[in-house]
Amino acid sequence: MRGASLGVTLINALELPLDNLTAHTQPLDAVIIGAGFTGLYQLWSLRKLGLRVQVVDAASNVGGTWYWNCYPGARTDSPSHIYQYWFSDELLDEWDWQQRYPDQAETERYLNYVADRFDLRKDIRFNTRVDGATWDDSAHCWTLTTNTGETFQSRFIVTALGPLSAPLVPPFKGHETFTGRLVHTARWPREGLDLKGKRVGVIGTGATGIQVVQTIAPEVASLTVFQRSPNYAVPMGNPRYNDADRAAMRARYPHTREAIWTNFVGFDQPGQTRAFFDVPPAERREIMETLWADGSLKLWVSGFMEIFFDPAASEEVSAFVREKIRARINDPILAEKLIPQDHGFGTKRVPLENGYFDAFNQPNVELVDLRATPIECITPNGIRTTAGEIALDVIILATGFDAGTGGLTAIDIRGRNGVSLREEWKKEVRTTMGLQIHGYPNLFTTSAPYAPIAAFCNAPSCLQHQVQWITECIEYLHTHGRTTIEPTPDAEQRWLAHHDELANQTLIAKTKSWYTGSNIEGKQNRLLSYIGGLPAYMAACAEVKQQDYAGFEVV
Ligand code: N01
Repeated sequence: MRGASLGVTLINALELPLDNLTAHTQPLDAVIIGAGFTGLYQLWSLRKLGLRVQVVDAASNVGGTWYWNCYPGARTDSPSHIYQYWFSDELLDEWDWQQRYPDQAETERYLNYVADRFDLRKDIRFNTRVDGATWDDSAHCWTLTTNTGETFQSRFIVTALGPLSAPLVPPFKGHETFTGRLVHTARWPREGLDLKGKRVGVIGTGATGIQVVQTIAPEVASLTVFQRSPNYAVPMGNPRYNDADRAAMRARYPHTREAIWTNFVGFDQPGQTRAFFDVPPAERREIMETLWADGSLKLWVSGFMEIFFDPAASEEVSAFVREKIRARINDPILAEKLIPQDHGFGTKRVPLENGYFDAFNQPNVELVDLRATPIECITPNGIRTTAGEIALDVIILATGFDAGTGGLTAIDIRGRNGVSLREEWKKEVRTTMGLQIHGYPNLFTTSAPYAPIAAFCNAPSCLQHQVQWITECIEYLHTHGRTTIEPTPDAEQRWLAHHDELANQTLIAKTKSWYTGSNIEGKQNRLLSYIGGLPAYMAACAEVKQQDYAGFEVV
């Protein structure tokens, strides 16, 4: 778990019972769905075991999230020194990060470099979407079908879909009548979209909407921001790095790669150790100022934990942030519309911003408060709210995702006895540690519900841990002559109960956002991500492994 090597031995490809396979299909040990951050590392890891692995991705290149989300201003909110792989010392030496918070293009370049550096592309099938996966209980393998008509048979599936890969397109009336250009940020045209001099409307003010607004405001003729819920955001400090910065960063790598695994959220900066109300008010203020001035997410992830469960502490920190936002906006009435009052700071994803609030001081930027004047419909000319029609050339949907579950339910996954995951999850979303699901043997999931994933963890930290756990599990099955693994219903229930017990103590579970599924009508309202912290999650995973996969049926 500590870096350059997984400590695995090279093993021969698993021997699938080929008599049950049809001639036209290709027997594989594992199919990985997705060629993003997780999928690339999973491919590298399983290949090291000597397995026959195929990655399948709907995109035309590697990158996953960083391929699809090429909208203006897309950028990470985790600093580059922790938004990277740890499996190769050579890679750490070779790759030069250019800035503290890499933009989409830099992150995509990094993933392309990794794909080339480790010769990963030869096992990736691009432009191919997995439509279905069906478990065959007699052959102990999965059959995957794709939109290209190709099928794969494989002992294992690892889904590397990312937590935020199924775009949410709200069903606005008249959507199809719009005569301008309508685009979702997560399906931004790869060839780009010229917005100069255009009348643009942006719906949504989450992390994505904030990045789009601050980036395009200077170049468009007019920008109308359709806001349903205002958002807190922390100003980003994003220095460019020179050789000396990179040398200092590299010198810290041995510390960093240890620190992220012991950090609650997979970052490398510890949080406050004293209880919020044990710290005198003036000192609390000083600490908040220092964290704020860092230009990072520290006020959220390295601040006081009480903001997640103590309403009084939450209110004090939220008031501090509201004051900061208020000071940025010239018009006091507009300022109040842009300041959240209905939830505490950090009870949903805190974005970093770089000129977002200042954009509203520009004469070409207008806010439409959808709580006061909701959208009635999209018209051929623009958007009609209850206050009238706004003419637009381009509508940008920054409306988010069907998080955690949407990528998986888009695939028709049929487990034992043909049971549909999509239908099961309409009743209740279940997983065991976000890694497997009872009834779906040999299906490994990453970024799935009830693991820390992106909501409460620096994504690369938790994803690399999941890949390592999955790899070691598959290696174990092989070395012990076993063919299937599946969590028991009891173990699954215990994990869910543990997850719920922790989640329900927090203010996060009481706040509407994609974290709880409440951004999707009819979706189960339950915290999607495990909130016990990355170290506790890793300890639980390690215990399962140490006890020969206790809680899992291994056959
Ligand atoms: O999506 P969101 P996002 N009518 O769900 C609004 C990651 N990310 O794409 O809050 C009108 O947060 C919705 O309003 P409301 C990060 O984890 C990372 O912005 O539901 N408005 C909200 O304002 C992030 O959390 C990075 O009332 C509607 C917005 O659309 C996650 O992705 C950058 C609506 C959706 O916000 C998702 O962020 C970007 C409707 N019918 C994203 N439906 C970085 O690392 C939805 N909205 C920097």
